[in-house]
Amino acid sequence: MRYKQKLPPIPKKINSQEHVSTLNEQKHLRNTTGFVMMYWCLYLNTNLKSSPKQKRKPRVSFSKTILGEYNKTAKEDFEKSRKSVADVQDNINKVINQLKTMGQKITKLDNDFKALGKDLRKTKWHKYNGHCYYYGSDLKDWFMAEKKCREISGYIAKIDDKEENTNLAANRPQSGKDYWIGLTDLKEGIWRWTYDQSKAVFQTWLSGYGAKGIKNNCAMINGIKTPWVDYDCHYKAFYICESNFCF
Ligand SMILES: [Ca+2]
Repeated sequence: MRYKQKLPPIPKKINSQEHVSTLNEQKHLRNTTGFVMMYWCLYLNTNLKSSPKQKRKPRVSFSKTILGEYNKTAKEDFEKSRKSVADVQDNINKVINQLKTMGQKITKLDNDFKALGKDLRKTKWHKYNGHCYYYGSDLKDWFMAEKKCREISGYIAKIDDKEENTNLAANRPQSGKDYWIGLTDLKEGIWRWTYDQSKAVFQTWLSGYGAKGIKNNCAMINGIKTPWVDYDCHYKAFYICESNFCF
């Protein structure tokens, strides 16, 4: 079975004059379009070249700037922190050195106390009326005698009454020798005990002593008798120390 093929419509027949007119219109349209396109391209090209390129900061550069500032601040903070840590370390080292020095001093002090304890135990103390007395057997001037008594945690003897004086004089290891006691008249004629700077109420002077003038300002128990004599403080004699408690 054959189908009848549908033929395309027959183009409208135009005459030669219309054909020429159509061709001219098409040609004019192409020219016009081409001119417009060319003008548009020239315009764009000219404007793009003549207009200054706006340097837009790329987002990457902005990020780099922010990151750089951040890094700079972080670095400064790090340096400050590092310096602070170094300062703290220095202070710790100073404290450690001070503690070491203090420890050494404590160790030395402890050893000194142990040595002093041994000396005190070896020292012969004479007990009387609740107090203890030490007779110094090395010859010293009054000032050194006073110092020696303090070094053994005592003081140069203060004698309050006749009985105490008699007892101390009677128990001297070196009988017949002079012994310094803690009595001076640095202000002439006013005798005071070194222990508490109190004025001496009880006084027992050998005849002719006790007012020997400005060159005799320190008192001692006389070598032969029990009363006292005032003498040159630089004279070297034995001495008596006293302590309010016994070791
Ligand atoms: Ca005097």
